[in-house]
Amino acid sequence: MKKFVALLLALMMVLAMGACSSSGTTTEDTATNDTATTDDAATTDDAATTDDAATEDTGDTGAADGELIKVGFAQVGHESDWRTASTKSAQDVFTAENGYELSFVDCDNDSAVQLDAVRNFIQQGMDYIIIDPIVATGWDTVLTECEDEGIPVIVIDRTVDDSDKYASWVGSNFKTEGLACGEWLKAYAAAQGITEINALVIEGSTGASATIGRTEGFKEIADREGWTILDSQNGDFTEAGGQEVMESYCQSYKGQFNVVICQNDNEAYGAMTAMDQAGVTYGVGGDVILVSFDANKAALELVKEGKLNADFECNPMAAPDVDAVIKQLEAGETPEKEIYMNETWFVAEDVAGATITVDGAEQDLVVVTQEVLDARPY
Ligand code: GYE
Repeated sequence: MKKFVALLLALMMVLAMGACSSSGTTTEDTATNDTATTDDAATTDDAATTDDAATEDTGDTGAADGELIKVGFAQVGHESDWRTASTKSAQDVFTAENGYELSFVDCDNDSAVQLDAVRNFIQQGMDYIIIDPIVATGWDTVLTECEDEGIPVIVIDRTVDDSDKYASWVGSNFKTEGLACGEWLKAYAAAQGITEINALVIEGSTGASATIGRTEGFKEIADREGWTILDSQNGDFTEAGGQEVMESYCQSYKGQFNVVICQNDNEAYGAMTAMDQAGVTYGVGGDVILVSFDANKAALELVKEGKLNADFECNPMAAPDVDAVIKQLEAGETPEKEIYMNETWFVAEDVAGATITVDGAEQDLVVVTQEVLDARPY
């Protein structure tokens, strides 16, 4: 906060001196140029826009709130419990007490709405824009517009794959999650004497980097091990989607599958309902090995009960890292371009060994106990 006050005071002094450019611009240049922008022309705009935004803040929010940093967050939607935790994380961090004014848009899984939300944030003179990209491509034009206006963009969770015009990305390695799922299944099947894997995959939303990475990672191990992936369809990261896909799988592949991979917990809940209705048993001692991603607390309860065999965590609490990135940018520092969240692989039973090797790195498997559950934040 002190830094923001200092910055604002410096800015006011510059304005008071009637020098609305050189020295003031230089200060702001440093704050943004090192990070989000690469060319000088954009940098000049950066300073002007940031100055404008700071000045407008005073008018918009009242003199006492003049120092608040305006942040626009274009969130994917509200499709899952993971998403709810991600939204809450942002709302808890970007508060007035913490020096922020948050504009939050739930894009309801619609890419066109998300692009509009970002453009509206530009219009509104946000100081920073946070995007959790619904899909991985189609971003370069609008990110160029942000850059031209000198508004640093911070991408969270899912990746942007066709542009590097953002200051920083905070999220998870989804391919590693998929690889971990495959390596665990290999160890688990070996320990259980299961020699044939016939898997059904319920994917997340099409075009999302989370879907792409988890699908690729698991397929890489399946191909290496000679497993059969009978089918892989989109369940849209929702409980209803998971149930619908699993209902059709239960009809089409009756008696043919022994593994179901759900790319998030909500899909797994839906798949459980469909399997219950079809008389298919799953989890520890069941006909089907059931695996999920996200590791929300409610799903970890099911791992503890043995209804889910394993759950690969995806950490939704990116906002504190984004806050740190913004503070670095405010201080004229260059944040890391990629910041990875810490994640844990959770299992129901201690049969596959204590660790797996994923991409050459040894990683722990954590058996879910009450103690583990009690320590979970979400
Ligand atoms: O796994 C799912 C959510 O992008 C990693 O999106 C995120 C995914 C998460 O809807 O539950």
